[in-house]
Amino acid sequence: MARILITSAIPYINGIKHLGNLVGSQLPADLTARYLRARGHEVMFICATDEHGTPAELAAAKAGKPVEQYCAEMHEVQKELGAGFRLSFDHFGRSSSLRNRALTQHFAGRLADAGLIAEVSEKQVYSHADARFLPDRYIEGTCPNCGYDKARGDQCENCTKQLDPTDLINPRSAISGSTDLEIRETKHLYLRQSALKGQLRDWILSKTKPDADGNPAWPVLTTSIALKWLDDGEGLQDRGITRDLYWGVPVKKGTEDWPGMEGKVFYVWFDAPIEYIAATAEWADAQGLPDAAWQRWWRTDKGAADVRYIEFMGKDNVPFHTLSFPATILGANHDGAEPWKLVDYIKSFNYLNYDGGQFSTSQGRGVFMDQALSILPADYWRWWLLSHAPESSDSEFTWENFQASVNKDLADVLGNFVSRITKFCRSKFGEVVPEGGAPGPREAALIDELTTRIRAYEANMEAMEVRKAAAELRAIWVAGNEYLQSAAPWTVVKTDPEAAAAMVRLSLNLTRLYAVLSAPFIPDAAASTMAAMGCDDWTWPTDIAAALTLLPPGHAFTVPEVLFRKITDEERADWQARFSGVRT
Ligand code: B3M
Ligand code: ZN
Repeated sequence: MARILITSAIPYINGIKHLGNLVGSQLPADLTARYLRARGHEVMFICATDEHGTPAELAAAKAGKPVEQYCAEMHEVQKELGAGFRLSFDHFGRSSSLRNRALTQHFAGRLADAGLIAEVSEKQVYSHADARFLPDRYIEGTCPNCGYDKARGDQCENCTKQLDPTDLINPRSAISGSTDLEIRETKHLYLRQSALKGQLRDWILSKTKPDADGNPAWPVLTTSIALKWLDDGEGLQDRGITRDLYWGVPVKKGTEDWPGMEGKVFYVWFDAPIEYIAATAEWADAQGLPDAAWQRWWRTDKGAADVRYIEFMGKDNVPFHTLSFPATILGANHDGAEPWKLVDYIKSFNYLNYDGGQFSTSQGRGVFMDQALSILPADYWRWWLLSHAPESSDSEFTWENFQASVNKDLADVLGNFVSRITKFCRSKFGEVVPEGGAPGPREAALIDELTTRIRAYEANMEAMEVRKAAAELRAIWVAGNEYLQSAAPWTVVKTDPEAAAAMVRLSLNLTRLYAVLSAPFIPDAAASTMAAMGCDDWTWPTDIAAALTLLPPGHAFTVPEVLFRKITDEERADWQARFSGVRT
């Protein structure tokens, strides 16, 4: 048994996330957390809302609410939707928590002690039309690196390069569109990431191959993005970590005031990853546990030395997690007094596209989490999204593909198997596992195939190869169907009821085994299947033959409700039309 810390990138507070956001971090993180718990590991699964910064201020203004109230309400909305998708967080925190405030100020103090913070008198973009300083992401212009004309002042979403607003060519206000911008002088704090460049490069290079402990290399997507902008152009830039905003963590050096920084807050990307730690502290607080309870996940001198820490995120978040946040973690331990846990594995994702274009929050394009749950239960979405996760390249959601996958994989294969065997048993033997007969060569062959496939499924889940794991699970379902089809107990029962009983007994046990194996992907269907089998034994199978005799003759079960219904052509056409435009 191991101890595994899992974090998902924390979603911004300013609106409901779309399915592309969901499959890029929270959902695969949940899949992994559920699987590792099922294997008996001690898991801490953390997420939160990312509440600070301009996006929150502007969204609150648009909603006509004080930003504190807006964030509190949207946090509850996102928390509910996460629960609706069965995301099994141990804690879903808030980056505006007092825990995060204190930890962010603490880290800033440690970094200052290490000489890793510079006070810089800076020129900043001021918009006359908007009567305010414009934060980075509310300045748009042309990317100096790739020429994309809608690059934001913090990052170009086309080439992923981190930018400063003054790098943009032809800058304009993203709020008003005004080009009446002025550069004004103001003082800000900079994180001297460049001082850690060598250390960061060595660390990332060490992740391009398996390590001595047998940990796999990081996905190429992760290391290539990290190395690209570690070495691109002038290489790793120092980053401004303060802003002229109201809503954020007030700038302090630990618990002390920071002269010259009055009225300023930390940049949202400085405090957001620290919230991973803070949310674990919020978890301990909510459980009434002492600091030691969260520190054993985060401080290698306080019990976290044997923790394996895995992060999940979309590719646009990789630079902050491979460079900026590690710079904070490493810098805070300059004197060896505070060894914080550094990430062990970063699973990153490409983008999911929507019906020939991009999902877009700002343009309201695609299907959003609340809309998805309003038309179908979570498992339908979980299955499609995970089995089409954008791992090796971007992938695309189309309604045709969604309908085909649901109808085939979930209804025709898994659902059909469960319904067919339970109904057949009820009609011939009653609602109990039948006795008599013994398994023959056909059953032995099935057990062999299942054993091979289940071991492959485990290997893919451990490697976090999400699509491959889904494909293997589907093949495991198919194997059961094909067995049932060729064994044909409904024919055999006419001449050899004992032999038919053995087939049915095996198949009912396989139904229970499917619940165990499928639960990380489709937890609700797994739970109702398990309940119908009159069982609550979720033990992960090691010996497959033994696992398939767990429900003994005479064990009572019920025929479950239809697990998955088919999506009709009318529904598909209706949804396609309904979600073709822009969300209002
Ligand atoms: N909130 C971006 C996003 O939602 C950002 C992630 C922060 S992770 C510390 O994709
Ligand atoms: Zn670019």
